[in-house]
Amino acid sequence: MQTVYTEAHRLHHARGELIDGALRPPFEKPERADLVLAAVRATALGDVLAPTAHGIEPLTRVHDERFLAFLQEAWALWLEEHTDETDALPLAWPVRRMGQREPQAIDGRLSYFSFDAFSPIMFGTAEAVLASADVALTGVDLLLAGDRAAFCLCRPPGHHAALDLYGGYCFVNNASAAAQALLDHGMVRVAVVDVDYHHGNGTQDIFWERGDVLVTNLHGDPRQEYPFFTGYADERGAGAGVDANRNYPLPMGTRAPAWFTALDDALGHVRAFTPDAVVVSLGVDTYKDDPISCFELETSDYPVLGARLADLGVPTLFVMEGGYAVEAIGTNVAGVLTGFEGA
Ligand code: Q9C
Ligand code: ZN
Repeated sequence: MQTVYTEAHRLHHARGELIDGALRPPFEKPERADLVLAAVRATALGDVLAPTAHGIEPLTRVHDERFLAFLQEAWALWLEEHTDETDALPLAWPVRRMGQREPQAIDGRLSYFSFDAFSPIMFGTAEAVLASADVALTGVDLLLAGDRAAFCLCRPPGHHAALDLYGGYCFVNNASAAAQALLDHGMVRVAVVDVDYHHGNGTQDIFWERGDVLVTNLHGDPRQEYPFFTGYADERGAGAGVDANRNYPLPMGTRAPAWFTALDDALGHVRAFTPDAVVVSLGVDTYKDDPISCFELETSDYPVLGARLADLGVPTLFVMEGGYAVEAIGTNVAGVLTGFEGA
């Protein structure tokens, strides 16, 4: 399979990440993509291509237009009221017992369009975010042209970004934009398999009332894990989307046997859905040594995941999400992809 990648991800490089009450060196950093690319190049996986520009239109299919416009202008607005010595961060949200009107001040608007304070915006964020979406949409083009699979080396990641909210290091939902683009080019049903350690709240949100996109999600139990307020098993979708959302919250310390049992259940739903394509939100923060996550998958488990996905026998788009154990991220991602190819 081919990989889609661009250096533009480097334009997004947080100065610091708000962690445990302090600004610390970020986990979500450019080195992550560099190491995944190096590992892909070290395998015989296939060519690495640059993305083609797809513009904003495919993103308006899954995001609110005001939200997309805000992401484009946020840094310039921040500079009108702040210096360029800090990244732009929200700090006060419209939660319970408050209204939901969009304010005018940049500080208020950052909060209005976000749900946490660890996704800083800086000078190059908007360009990197659009390039990351282009990576996913170029992968879609490869599938539409007949490739069996493609790897979209997206950075920043996307699965936490909802209709009009950014957070969790995510600004635009690359996997959702890809799934929608597949539908917009003639596919009838698309399934998302989100194996990132964290619940893909954004993807769930975007397709919540949709029956043409099955969203399945394995993740840390929201009672213990970020994003804390979504990811319960009883969240099954609404309207036309009832039963087209399946969550598998798993306890901290989950190891391969229990994780693969949940995966097999999810893949059973995917098979029953008879999708025309599968979009895999590929996070490898399920790894035992991930610094911010608490599952116990081993490097040898990732090729098994790839093989199980290949068994579906459906065109498959891999979209990079999380994974912060930099010493292993490349090996683990390449393991999934080569496991898929070898199956
Ligand atoms: N103690 C992705 O993997 N850290 N985003 C929460 C709470 C943020 C993860 C820390 C997790 C965001 C794409
Ligand atoms: Zn994650």
